[in-house]
Amino acid sequence: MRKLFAAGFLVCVSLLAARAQTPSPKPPDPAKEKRLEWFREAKYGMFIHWGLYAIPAGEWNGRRCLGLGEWVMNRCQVPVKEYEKLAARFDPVKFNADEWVQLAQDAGMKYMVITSKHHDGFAMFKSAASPYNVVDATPYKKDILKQLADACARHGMRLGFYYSQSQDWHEPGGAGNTWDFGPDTAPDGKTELKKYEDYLRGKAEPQVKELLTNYGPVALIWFDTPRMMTPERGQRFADLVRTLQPATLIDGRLGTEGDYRSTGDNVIPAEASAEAWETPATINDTWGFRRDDTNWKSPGQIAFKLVDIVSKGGNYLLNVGPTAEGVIPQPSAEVLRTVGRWLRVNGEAVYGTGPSPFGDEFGEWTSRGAKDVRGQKLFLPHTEWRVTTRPGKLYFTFFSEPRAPFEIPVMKNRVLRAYRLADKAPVELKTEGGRTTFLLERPMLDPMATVVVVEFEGQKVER
Ligand code: H79
Repeated sequence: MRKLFAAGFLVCVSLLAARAQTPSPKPPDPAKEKRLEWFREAKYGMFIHWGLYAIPAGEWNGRRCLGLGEWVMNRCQVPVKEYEKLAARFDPVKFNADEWVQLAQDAGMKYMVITSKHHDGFAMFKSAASPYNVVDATPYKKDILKQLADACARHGMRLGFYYSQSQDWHEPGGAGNTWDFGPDTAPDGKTELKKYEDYLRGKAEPQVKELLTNYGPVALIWFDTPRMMTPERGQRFADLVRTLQPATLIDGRLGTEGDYRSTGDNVIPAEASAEAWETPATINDTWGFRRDDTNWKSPGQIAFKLVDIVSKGGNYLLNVGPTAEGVIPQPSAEVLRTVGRWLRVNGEAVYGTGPSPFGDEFGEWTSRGAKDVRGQKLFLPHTEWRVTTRPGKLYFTFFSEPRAPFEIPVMKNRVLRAYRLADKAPVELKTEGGRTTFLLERPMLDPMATVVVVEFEGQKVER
């Protein structure tokens, strides 16, 4: 036992030493922190994947193309000349920008991010850099982004644009279209075989410039899959953004450092972190609309993911995939509205809160060496409760009824009082041997998620 303790102590000392030697990698950047203020407050955003791919909706010539809806051109190896013809059929007569913004607001979402151009290369906005855009190439002829930007301005909603800077399957110089234009690089993985620079300078950079010039204030630009994006090339985009709109955030997938970290698609980290970050996630199993995907997550699942992410210091960018007609599928809209109703009562536990000062509640790493689907050490999540913070307050959100008196994790601060957030009903605290417990009335007030606010002495939890 003593030996074990000594070994543990040595490990701790050497870890501390290692940390002390590592120079702090990022000096504080006040301009960046200022840009991030609204983002850290917002917590919850609506991602919208909408483009020509909504028409085939996961099929090509009656054949199912497995995978993500917006990848249909790639998965079914549709030649540019064929795929392009979709533009002549794009006529979303039911699109109503105000309704989409209203839905985001009803859902309790504080920002929206829409695909301005996905990997298929089709621009959902008027562009002088390429005629392959919604105004010049479709019978619809109206600028989608302009309508959404105007609606967002009317409703006080922040709007960001997804832009696929690297992959562009429509252009011979863009990355990703191997079926029409061959591989991007030689087998060495380095030697570039396409006129990628011409594509960047001729289309991608001018279009990003258009996005930052023609639509008013842009909350953020969401770059993706930085193939062949060297730091120098990434910097050209960053410079464009900073020059045209210094307040615009850059996500974590540009290819050079952005303003915050983007996790992998649908990946929620196991632990909390202090830097700003965001999980982009699907509400079913696709981003772009697929007729065959009705695997909607439930409101309870969405509420858990939201509070889980917020309790780890992150933001949740939750996607919807509108149909070719311009309708956000009713089942997904209903899920969002249900979570929105919960947020109207319990939003104080979410918006602008800080992460958990504890962490044991997230779960535990398996001690058996098992690996997850990504080959990473397996994490066994616990899902009973999560906690968020404000100065002097802890918000415990329960997703299932605690079977025993709930023990507040050990902290030095004195606990003052507790109450349910939804109806302010007092919750009785019991302190014994330095541990404070409370009983949550059963059945829980809200079976989906019930929040108990615990007030404590001081501003910050001291452990
Ligand atoms: O926009 C959404 C995705 O289309 C995009 N990121 C989110 C936000 C994305 N681009 N690439 N990826 C995600 C990774 C691609 C994974 C896959 Fe596939 C696409 C798996 C199946 C289809 C590539 C093609 C790997 C296998 C086949």
